[in-house]
Amino acid sequence: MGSNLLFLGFFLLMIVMGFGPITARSQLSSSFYAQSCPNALSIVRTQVLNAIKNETRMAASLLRLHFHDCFVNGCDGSILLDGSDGEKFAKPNLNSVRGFDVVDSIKTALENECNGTVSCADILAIAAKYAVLFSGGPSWRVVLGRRDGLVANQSGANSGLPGPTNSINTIISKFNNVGLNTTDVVALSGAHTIGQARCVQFSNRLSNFSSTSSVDPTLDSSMAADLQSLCSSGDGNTTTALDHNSTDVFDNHYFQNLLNQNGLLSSDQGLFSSDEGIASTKSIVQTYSNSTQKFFCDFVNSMLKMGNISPLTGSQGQVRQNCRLVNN
Ligand code: HEM
Ligand SMILES: *[C@@H]1O[C@H](CO)[C@@H](O)[C@H](O)[C@H]1NC(C)=O
Ligand SMILES: *[C@@H]1O[C@H](CO)[C@@H](O)[C@H](O)[C@H]1NC(C)=O
Ligand SMILES: *[C@@H]1O[C@H](CO)[C@@H](O)[C@H](O)[C@H]1NC(C)=O
Ligand SMILES: *[C@@H]1O[C@H](CO)[C@@H](O)[C@H](O)[C@H]1NC(C)=O
Ligand SMILES: *[C@@H]1O[C@H](CO)[C@@H](O)[C@H](O)[C@H]1NC(C)=O
Ligand SMILES: *[C@@H]1O[C@H](CO)[C@@H](O)[C@H](O)[C@H]1NC(C)=O
Ligand SMILES: *[C@@H]1O[C@H](CO)[C@@H](O)[C@H](O)[C@H]1NC(C)=O
Ligand SMILES: CC(=O)N[C@H]1CO[C@H](CO)[C@@H](O)[C@@H]1O
Repeated sequence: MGSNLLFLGFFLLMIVMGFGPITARSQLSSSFYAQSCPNALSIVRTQVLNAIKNETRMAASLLRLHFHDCFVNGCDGSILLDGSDGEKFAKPNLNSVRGFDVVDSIKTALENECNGTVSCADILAIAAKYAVLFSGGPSWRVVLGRRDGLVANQSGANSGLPGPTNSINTIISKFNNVGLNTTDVVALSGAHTIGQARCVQFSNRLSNFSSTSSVDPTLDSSMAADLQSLCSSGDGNTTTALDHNSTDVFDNHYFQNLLNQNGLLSSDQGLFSSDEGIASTKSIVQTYSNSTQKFFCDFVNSMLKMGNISPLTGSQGQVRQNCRLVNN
């Protein structure tokens, strides 16, 4: 009887610890490189710090790379692959995502320390962590052990990544497709507290908006005038801050902006102002606008969920030697 209970307890412990048959979770772990490359994190940290010292915006660019990697075939470094059929040429990425040279420098530094060990997908996860931390945002224990994919998926990038003029319901369903929910949509959109966007991404709001209103009525009129002036040259590549209040600081001003109709992208302001947003996301925006702590806590949780989208583990995929190319 006693030994039966002991056995049952042991069996339950195995399940809780993740060895049981009921779990299909991946085995990412914060100590993955503890033996094989103990300095991996500090090497990435140094490279990210140098890159941000050179150009503050690089923090935002690195954070976005991890997001655009994870949403397409999971977090497998597929966005880093060169080639005309690559994800780099998909509409949401072309002339838009950046930071590939920084990823190359990180990879070179890691190869010099422990070659063939740290995957490109993990580099993106670690770089995103330090990008947020060095911008004044929360810290978390990054989990590792992702391996690199063998293919890019340009059509997957075109269909899976959210766009700035997508409706809030479309954005929610794109997140749902990769296992993320409405809280994750709002928390992760808070990444737009840092970084820049180009005129092409929001100019639809500035003129000829609808049959009844030339400017998006959910855009503050003085901000609209500033943006019209900024974008008047017609160069769609002109950039401006996603959070004009504190451009380079990871804080909750993004959400406060939304309360004041100061969101830059339609997909930002819609979280607070659209009919769908009022039904599903508005109250979460209000909560984060009032509580940095709640935003940070949820952001970390959502980053861990996003970093866990369909990783390749064990002997799946490979560890690329060059993040731009599949090993020969
Ligand atoms: C919710 C749906 C989202 C949409 C529609 C969206 C769309 C965009 C767009 C259009 C830009 C500007 C790109 C350009 O100017 O070419 C941008 C920038 C950015 N996005 Fe998002 N995004 C979303 C979610 C996210 C998430 C989940 C993250 C990260 C967790 C993120 C991080 C960033 C960052 C940091 C930038 C600035 C990048 C830089 O300055 O280089 N975004 N996003
Ligand atoms: C520093 O940033 C500039 C852009 O501001 C970029 O052109 C340059 O390549 C960067 N230098 C290094 C060493 O990363
Ligand atoms: C690591 O470097 C050594 C010596 O340069 C080389 O022989 C080996 O093949 C490399 N291993 C991997 C996995 O790249
Ligand atoms: C590309 O992504 C789509 C959408 O997720 C998926 O159905 C398809 O299997 C992927 N293709 C490859 C080659 O990975
Ligand atoms: C989303 O998932 C998190 C767990 O990661 C949960 O705490 C939260 O309540 C969920 N949000 C919604 C709107 O279902
Ligand atoms: C505004 O939109 C209408 C119809 O959507 C179109 O006919 C017109 O050419 C547009 N005007 C400009 C300036 O883009
Ligand atoms: C942005 O710049 C790239 C090249 O640097 C160019 O090919 C593209 O047409 C420009 N996009 C817009 C919207 O002006
Ligand atoms: C923020 O919190 C205060 C007090 O807790 C409350 O009175 C206020 O309505 C909240 N604002 C928003 C936008 O939720
Ligand atoms: C909502 C918000 O964060 N507003 C701040 C924007 O920046 C000015 C200073 O530049 C602050 O005074 C506001 O409180």
